[in-house]
Amino acid sequence: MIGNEGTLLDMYKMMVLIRTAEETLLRLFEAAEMPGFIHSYIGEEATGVGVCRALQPRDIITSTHRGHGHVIAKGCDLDGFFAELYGRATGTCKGKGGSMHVADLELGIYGANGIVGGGVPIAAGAALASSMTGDSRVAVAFMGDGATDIGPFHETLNLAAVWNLPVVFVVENNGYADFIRVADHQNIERIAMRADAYGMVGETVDGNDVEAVHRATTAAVDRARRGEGPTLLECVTYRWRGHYEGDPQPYRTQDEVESWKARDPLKTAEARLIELGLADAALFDAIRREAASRVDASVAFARNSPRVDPTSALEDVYTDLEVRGW
Ligand SMILES: Cc1ncc(C[n+]2csc(CCOP(=O)(O)OP(=O)(O)O)c2C)c(N)n1
Repeated sequence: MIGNEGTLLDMYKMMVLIRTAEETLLRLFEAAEMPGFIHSYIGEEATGVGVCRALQPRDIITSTHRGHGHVIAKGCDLDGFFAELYGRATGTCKGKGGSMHVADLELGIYGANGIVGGGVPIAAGAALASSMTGDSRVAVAFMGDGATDIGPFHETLNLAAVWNLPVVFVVENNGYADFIRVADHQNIERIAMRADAYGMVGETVDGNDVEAVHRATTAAVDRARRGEGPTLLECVTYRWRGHYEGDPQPYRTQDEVESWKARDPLKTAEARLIELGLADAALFDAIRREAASRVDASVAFARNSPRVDPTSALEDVYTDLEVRGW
């Protein structure tokens, strides 16, 4: 049990909302109604939800190109989310960012990011600001397994450990970076082992078990807030869809995909909720209907919103900074 009976049910509801939003997005994309490029998060919901549920609203996340689940779990307004993906002026970034750049600074969402690993140093920077100002905010950097091979990952983890920063590095190990199996791009058994190289706590959890992710993140966030430094948390999961929508996926078998679908994080949570006597099939149906109507309302909001005015292209490119104390 996770200590708070409402937590698992709330996390389940959030996973259903994310799954519903993603399935809707795929339909809209296939119908050529949704512009841009989609990297689906389906199958990985337990990680984003388990992590974000362990955070306070003022805590910070940085996300990835596969970031829909992260930002919705962190509380992104669903109307603004869909409007952003539709390229509408009512989007969270005024429709100028799209799928890979959803952000809301007020909610501590310091951006999805098309640069693999790009959010890792940004999260550490936010954690450094937190430790300098003493506001006790914790930052989380989401990343894929592929991101743990790039230089900024290693530089950032090194400095984060040396400076004892309140940051949690969450690796969503979904088996592949682009079209490359993890075993073909890393020669280590577990990504969490990399924590040893930098002198921080490393842990691997079942990323399809929302309770396990929530427990491990809560411990890591508590450590960070107590001033005990960063954690590298590896969540083992799987992406059900291709790397991007349209990926022909010659690099894996349908049997492999099906074996992971049998470990659906939503079904795992449903089984736990039934076992704990907290929910039944009728409640699951009601939760799915509620999610569908919220998503439909947000899609309608986005469709009815004005498109971005091309003459505003050069607005919001730079920000005026006041540099104090120099
Ligand atoms: C710095 C950089 N290098 C390469 C790319 C091209 N690219 C986009 S996604 C991707 C794979 C990322 O894999 P992973 O970090 O495991 O995330 P996943 O897609 O599995 O969620 C690559 C190489 C990029 N966007 N940025």
